[in-house]
Amino acid sequence: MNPPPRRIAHLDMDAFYASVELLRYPDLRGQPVVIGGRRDQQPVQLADGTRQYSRLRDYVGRGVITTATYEARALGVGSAMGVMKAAQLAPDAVLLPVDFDAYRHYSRLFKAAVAEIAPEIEDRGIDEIYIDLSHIDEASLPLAQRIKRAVHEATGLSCSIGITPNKLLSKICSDLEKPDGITILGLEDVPLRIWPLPVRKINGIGPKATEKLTVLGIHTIGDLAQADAATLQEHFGRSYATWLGEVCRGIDERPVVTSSEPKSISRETTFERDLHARHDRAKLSEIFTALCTRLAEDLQRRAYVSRTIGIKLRYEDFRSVTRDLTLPSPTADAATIRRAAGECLRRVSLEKKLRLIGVRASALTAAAEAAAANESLQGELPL
Ligand code: DCP
Ligand code: MG
Repeated sequence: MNPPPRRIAHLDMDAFYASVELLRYPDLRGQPVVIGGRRDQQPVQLADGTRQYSRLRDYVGRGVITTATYEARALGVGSAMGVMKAAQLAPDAVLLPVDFDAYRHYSRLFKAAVAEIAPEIEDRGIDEIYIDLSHIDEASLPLAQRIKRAVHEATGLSCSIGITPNKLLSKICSDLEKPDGITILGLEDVPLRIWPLPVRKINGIGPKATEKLTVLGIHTIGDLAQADAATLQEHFGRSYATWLGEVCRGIDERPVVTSSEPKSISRETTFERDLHARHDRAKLSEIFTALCTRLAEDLQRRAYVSRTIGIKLRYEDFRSVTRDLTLPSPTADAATIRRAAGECLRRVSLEKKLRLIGVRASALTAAAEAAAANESLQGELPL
């Protein structure tokens, strides 16, 4: 039996940071808005309930724009542009400060919504993912619509999706009909749809390569497909030239790399000066407890519990030791982790000074799974 033909999606959120901000300031919908301010650009709530926003023309500083609404882009403003430069193009545009916590929150939400439908996801950053759809038995268009609907229901945000036989083409396609777009192509569409595009649309042809290609008279991906292989090799070297020859024909065999579950989560710190277990006892103890607390927070945030708590020490002579302890039941509790780590500490020599100390949680299970297992176990107990 042959494996099914590959069907890969690339999903990219539309004007991501700006769209998240519009969720909390819906009165700004339809207006040019750029994200890139500092805290002093926070909108001010007026007594009559309306909000007063900072405008680009009032900005002084060296800040850079992270992104802009499509209305602002129409005025020539966009990512990576200096805010003061943008102010010349769009003085009346609203300027909002960045809030990475909010963007990370919505990033997790949209990825979780997609995973409910299509779990084979490669995480490519805060607002984009690849999805392997090869094993899903549904036509591309309704599937893309269903994914977009799920993202919208989970976040209130729109995204754009490209679906093609590989990552290279899907990445290009998700951008073709932004915002709120769906673009579905096969390899047979490459000459018509991909060849007219400028070479820089290929992920991996950066500004330098684009410039070199321009000098050679190669502007579009179609030009690249017509280009003489020997000439390309002469200018770009064998391996990059071979790659150029493939990508311009839409060839890309890279797999979708789904993120694997972590085996362990750890926290460690190297001291500013070496510390001694007895003489610097209070300081060490404080650092150790703080590490355990942070580790517990890491576990809780990622929704894991751990059954094995370990420590790592590095002495002043750079020798390292580790010890671990398996608990009767998994935990993400800071005090429990601190106690277990303390037990481990009792089993190592503390004569020499220490350079580094670390705490590790392994034998991880998803917190929900552990809770369910615990519940079913209790169900079996003759209470
Ligand atoms: N970003 C940034 N600095 C850049 C580019 C992007 O901080 N130079 C941030 C802000 C964007 C987010 O990353 O919202 C995602 O980047 P995209 O390139 O996907 O841009 P957008 O999602 O904003 O817009 P688009 O609809 O074109 O995808
Ligand atoms: Mg985006």
